[in-house]
Amino acid sequence: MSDPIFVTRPFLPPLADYVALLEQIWESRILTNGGPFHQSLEQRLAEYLDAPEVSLTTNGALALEIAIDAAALSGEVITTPYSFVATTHSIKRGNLRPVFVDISPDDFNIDPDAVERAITPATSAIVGVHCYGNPCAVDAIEAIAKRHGLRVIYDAAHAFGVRLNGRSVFQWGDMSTLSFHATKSYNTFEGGAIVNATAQAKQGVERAKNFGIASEDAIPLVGTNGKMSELNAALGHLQLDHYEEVRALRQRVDERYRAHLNGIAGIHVPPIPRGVTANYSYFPILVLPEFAIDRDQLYDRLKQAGIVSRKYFYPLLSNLPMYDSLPSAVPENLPIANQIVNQVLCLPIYPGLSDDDVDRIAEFITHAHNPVRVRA
Ligand code: T4K
Repeated sequence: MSDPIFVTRPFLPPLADYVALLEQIWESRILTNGGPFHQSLEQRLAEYLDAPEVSLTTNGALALEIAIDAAALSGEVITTPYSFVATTHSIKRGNLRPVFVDISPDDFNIDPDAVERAITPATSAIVGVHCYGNPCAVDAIEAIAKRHGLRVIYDAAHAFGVRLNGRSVFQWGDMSTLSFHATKSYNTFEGGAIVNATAQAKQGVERAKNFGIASEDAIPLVGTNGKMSELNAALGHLQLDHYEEVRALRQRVDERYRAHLNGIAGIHVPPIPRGVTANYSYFPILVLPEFAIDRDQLYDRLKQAGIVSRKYFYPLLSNLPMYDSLPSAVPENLPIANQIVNQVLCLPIYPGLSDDDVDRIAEFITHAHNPVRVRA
């Protein structure tokens, strides 16, 4: 039996290139605390991403926690229920109250009208997620935030290299956070970053990620340890050298799936929104009632055939036990998110996925649709 096809596999540069950088680290014995690879990667990423100021972090979850901490928020934070659990946990761990609003069915991101309706005198910020790399309604959110004096933080864990109408997504919001986890389109094994709008904001973040230390004699903040090591930063340099190659390989998979799956009754392949330069991180499809079997059955059958898809992002965060008693968590407040979370399936997509594998997955889905068994 052949190996299973996983939902993703990380890209890695040639090992010899990494070993050459490891030799430099062994030579210098600078392993962490803002060493040379860390400093130069922050610069390179700021240029590559067209991002004002970049602070590297240990991972994407800590990036969110540190960003929220550095923004000194209070009270309520409006956010999406449709994301990876780190998004809401970071709000909760910042001693803030998440307020869920529904998503738009077109891009799976917070609906700006719902955001505006949810604002109360206790609201201090909006934490949006550029889900699957689809940019949030950034202009509308910016206008709302300005009108109500709110901070905006984007969880951009999926949005490495994404642009909207030619402009980097990192040009919007007070801060954006990134994940460089093994499963992301750009990985440093584990890792992450915070994009800050100003150099002053970066200074606050740098302190927050280094225990709150300002100098040898001054520790004005209760910070954490969110620094990236030199081993991760060195890998980050090599990954950046290869990023456009990786993006092109992912795009090839994306386009091949679309050619097969568009037009199958009951399978909705969300188009890449207009004006978006995508990074092809995920390939979500929606399994609609017209399809012969439901999402969970398709997931199971794919798995039995050695194809490991994922139900990102099931369960809905508002339905988790630590959040489901919040007034905003009631399903009637979040009808679209509650519907989509039961229909979505993310298919395998990664640079080494062969044309044959994509064809096999798409054909499997096509054959799973037996019109004779259409449900009433
Ligand atoms: N915000 C958002 C919106 C996020 O999506 C995430 C993370 C975060 C914040 C937090 O960022 P980090 O703190 O993680 O940097 C994964 C990841 O662990 C998580 O990073 C990611 N989002 C989330 C969407 O997915 P799982 O449970 O899917 O991972 P796992 O281990 O099942 O991996 C999926 C497949 O990838 C495996 O079947 C095989 C392959 N794989 C995985 C790993 C870890 C490999 O081939 N090699 C590997 O090393 O959570």
